[in-house]
Amino acid sequence: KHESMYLHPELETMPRSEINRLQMERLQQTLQRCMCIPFYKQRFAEIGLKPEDIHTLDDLQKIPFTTKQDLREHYPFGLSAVPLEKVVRLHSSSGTTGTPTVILHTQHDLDEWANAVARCLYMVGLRKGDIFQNSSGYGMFTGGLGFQYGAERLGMLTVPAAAGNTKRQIKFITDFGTTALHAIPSYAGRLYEVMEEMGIDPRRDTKLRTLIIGAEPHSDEQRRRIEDMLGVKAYNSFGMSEMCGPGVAFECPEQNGLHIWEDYYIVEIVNPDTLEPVPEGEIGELVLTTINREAMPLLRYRTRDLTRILPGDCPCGRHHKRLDRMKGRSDDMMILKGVNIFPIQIENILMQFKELGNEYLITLTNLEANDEMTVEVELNDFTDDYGFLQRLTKEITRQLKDEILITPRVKLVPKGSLPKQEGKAVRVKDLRKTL
Ligand code: ADP
Ligand code: K
Ligand code: ZN
Repeated sequence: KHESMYLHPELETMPRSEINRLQMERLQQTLQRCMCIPFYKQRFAEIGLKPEDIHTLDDLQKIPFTTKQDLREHYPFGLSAVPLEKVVRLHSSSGTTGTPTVILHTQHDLDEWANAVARCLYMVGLRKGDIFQNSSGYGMFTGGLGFQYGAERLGMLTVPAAAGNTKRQIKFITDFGTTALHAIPSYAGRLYEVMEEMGIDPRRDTKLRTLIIGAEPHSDEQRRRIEDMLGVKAYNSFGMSEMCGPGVAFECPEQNGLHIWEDYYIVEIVNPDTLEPVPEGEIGELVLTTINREAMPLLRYRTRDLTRILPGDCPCGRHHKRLDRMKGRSDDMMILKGVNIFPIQIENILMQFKELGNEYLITLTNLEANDEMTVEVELNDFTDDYGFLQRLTKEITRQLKDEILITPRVKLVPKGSLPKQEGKAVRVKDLRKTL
């Protein structure tokens, strides 16, 4: 029997006219649901807009944008479209204890999320019988449970190895005969280094064939290097917790752009300054509307991710639009080891220490495929009490780690020694090279 290339053939190969029809239908349902959320109800009322005024996909532009700030202001349950007893899980975006956001899911939402992830994994050739290992953090990180449920839905033996302990990770790969691995791109390089140290040749000693890489920006060269090092095919995976997590957009075997599932999301690319749509094929900010979510629908959510829509049809037969590899972000969010960090989180911690001045500088480097963060901060008063400085450094490091989940190198420097800046302070120097 001929095995299909598609897990959901009727949805994946829908012609454009059918996609548009389905989007319009689901958008209408979504708008009805949004009217159960006081926030959206009021937003619409303020500009005299009614769900019935949205007749075509172009009418979407009449709807105001939703931002991360809106999510924060309605933390934790304020944007729920369903009673709380219908919510069965929540996730929180990574590393933000100061200003968290949560996303709520009904059982239907979780099912559809797992279906989306399963569709992605099937698309790159994974099947029941494959052994799928996930090196993503679990818990609040959506890359953990998101891939877990998607891979299980496909019927794969799924290994929740989680993040860290690289030697153990490699032992699982060799002992279990892992055929597919999900990892952030910088970690794939690290795995190879440690395999070399352990005398393991990934081609000879492992069954790895497929790598899923995502959660942080990377170049096509970096992907090719990962493929050569580990002897695998590596596919780019894009997602974010506000849009459930992984499964939003994913490369197909063509490895040329990420299909974004238009039965789940309506895609817009806007100029981040004017907020007007950019001409087709140009780079701008990705704006997404969920049209297949019950608990927490989001209308025109500003992702801050910069990308473009690739022109033309994909030879794989899927008509869902393809996003280009992410080009960066329109805000100051940093991504280290796949974890999102805002400079303000670091500033908030530093400012709690009365020994510290107002000037600080965050430098990002990546020696040997490992992202490193150095935080230099000025002391208020001169001291050569070495023990005091050591204790202070240790305490700052501990508190920063608590907040951003990554251990930075903290350097206390004398007052006036950090470069003075004209105008808007530059707080982050990103010296990372794409490998
Ligand atoms: P994730 O677990 O997918 O990283 P988060 O919500 O923690 O989810 O982070 C989402 C952000 O991570 C995105 O807005 C984007 O900036 C970045 N990101 C996710 N996947 C990719 C990718 N494939 N390429 C570049 N950046 C990505
Ligand atoms: K991320
Ligand atoms: Zn394709």
